Amino acid sequence: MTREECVEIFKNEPVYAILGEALSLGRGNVETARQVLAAGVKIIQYREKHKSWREKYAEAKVIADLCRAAGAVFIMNDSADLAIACGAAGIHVGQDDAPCTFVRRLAGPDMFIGVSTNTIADIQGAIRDGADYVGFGPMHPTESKKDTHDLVTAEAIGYATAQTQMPLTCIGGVGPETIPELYKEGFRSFAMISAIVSQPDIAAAVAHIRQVIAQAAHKG
Ligand code: TZP
Ligand code: MG
Repeated sequence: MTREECVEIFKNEPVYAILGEALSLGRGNVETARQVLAAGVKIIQYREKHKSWREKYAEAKVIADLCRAAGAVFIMNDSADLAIACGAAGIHVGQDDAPCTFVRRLAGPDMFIGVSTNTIADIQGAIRDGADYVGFGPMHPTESKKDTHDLVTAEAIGYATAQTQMPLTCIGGVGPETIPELYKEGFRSFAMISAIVSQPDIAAAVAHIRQVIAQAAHKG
């Protein structure tokens, strides 16, 4: 999948699902990916902090193939080398990972690169470094990541939602309860771990999220 195709999908798909087995109610990542794809989600990130490099490589290859077959964007978290080796369409890096410019040199012009941001300076840095999309948060407290930054400020929210040159997704405590407010603030893409992968019925959870987004859009 090309970088342009990823950008196109990002424009049309508000749901961004992040996999992590510790939060998946005992389901394996491959099984969770199958259910997320069956629910119609077109953007999946593999974010696995508790497995060996070998395990990650083995299962990420399988999930990358599943995503390709489903026409979904597959994004590898943290590691550019794993992303390249397993055939991911994209890489997502945080402020403490390899910089976007390094990832671009390593992975080439067709890799779709996302960068985690928390402040206005982070967003400006991501834009300057040629990121293809920005993840912005945490919007709300979350149990899913222990070492989160402070919650984003209202000023940074205003700055982030005013950026129109690249896709933006919000993260951290995002789910059906918080999406209406986030939508009002200007967000149109919602990255979620627990609201999707920690749900017993993933298809029902995704359908409900889509309904909440549609209602928020209807209210304008
Ligand atoms: N980055 C900032 S908050 C967060 C990450 C990976 C965790 C989001 O998890 P949840 O369950 O959607 O709040
Ligand atoms: Mg990281």
